[in-house]
Amino acid sequence: MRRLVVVLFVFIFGRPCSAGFIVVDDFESGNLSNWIIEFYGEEEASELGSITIVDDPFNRGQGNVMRIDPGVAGGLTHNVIGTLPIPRNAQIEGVEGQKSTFYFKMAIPSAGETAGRVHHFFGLSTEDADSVTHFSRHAVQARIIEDGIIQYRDEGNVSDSFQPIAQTSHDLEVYYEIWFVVDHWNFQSSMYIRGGSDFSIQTRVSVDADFRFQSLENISRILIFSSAGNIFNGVRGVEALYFDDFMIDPSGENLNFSTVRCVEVVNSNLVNISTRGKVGPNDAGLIGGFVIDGNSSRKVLLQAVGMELENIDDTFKLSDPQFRLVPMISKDDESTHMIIDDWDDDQSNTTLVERAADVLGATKLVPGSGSAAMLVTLEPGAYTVVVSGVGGAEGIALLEVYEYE
Ligand SMILES: [Ca+2]
Ligand SMILES: [Ca+2]
Repeated sequence: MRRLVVVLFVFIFGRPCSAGFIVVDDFESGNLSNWIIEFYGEEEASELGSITIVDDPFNRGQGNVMRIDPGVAGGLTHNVIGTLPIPRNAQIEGVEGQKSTFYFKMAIPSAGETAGRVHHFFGLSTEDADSVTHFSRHAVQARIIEDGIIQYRDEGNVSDSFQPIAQTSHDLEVYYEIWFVVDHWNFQSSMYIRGGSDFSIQTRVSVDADFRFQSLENISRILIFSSAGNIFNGVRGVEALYFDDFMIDPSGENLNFSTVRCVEVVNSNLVNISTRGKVGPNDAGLIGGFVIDGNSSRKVLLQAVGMELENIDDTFKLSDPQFRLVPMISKDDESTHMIIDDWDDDQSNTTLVERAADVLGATKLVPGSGSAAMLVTLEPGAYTVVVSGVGGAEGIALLEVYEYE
């Protein structure tokens, strides 16, 4: 029986797990079964909109992403709406003095020479959003409308019109990061963007925008919708929009980058961990944790894979991964840490790694690739693996941990 030893957490980027974000959906499950997908103006659509999961079409290392396609309106009104119930531990409560943070990534495709024509809303809501007819009862929201440039808009009280908060020509096929810092007690949110050339640094684009729907009920829904035609203003969305990494920190303002992420995995029956993420310089590593339970030692295959990764442009890959294996029982004693660099430095290790990877179905490493791997016998206990780039290199790497025997 070869199975993964129990996984504690999958990866962190940059900072410890206390970064605080809870991943609500990163689409790596490959299904949308938690999402409620609905249509508005269905009878007027000449082509229905859709929400699907696709492999990141821009090869930015996002893995699976959500694609929301507005469809084609026959008349003026057709919307596709996706609502995701937020797990209880990530819901935003209305507590005096308490802020929370909603984070996600978003990319706009190119459409020939120009930016995709998009007309989308994204935000948060209470349970009322479960019904299409109540989709306007959202709390926190922004909107992008294409008319040559993209306008982000916020919204005040229901009687107010949308206010443009930022206007930009988006870089295409790039994931923008968006943070809403939410004050659910005062019904206000501030929005930050990072990405592309206009927002190369994290930029606050709205300050204390009022909620549209002011209720102290928990914010318990993520709400995304795309319009192929709006009866009120005639704006038509044409291109799809791509989303990934919906995360919430219910406990505070959290302007960390997504790459500061901490995923708790409770399923110990996984066949392997294949966790992929961006590795940055210094402590901005990709970190995996696992536990060997029971009383006997186990043989474990650890691999930090760079250039062998598929479906990512070479330029985004971590060219020379290494990893540090840290027994948590002696984490402060560096002499007990093991640092592994190139998997084929030592012929005996190379042979063992090749054989184990073959049996386990792990990524097959290529001689001279710079990837790091080792077959190691470990005593029971908790371990952390920190993947980094030799010489401070940055890029996407995959950490694999397998129990071998
Ligand atoms: Ca993803
Ligand atoms: Ca290496």
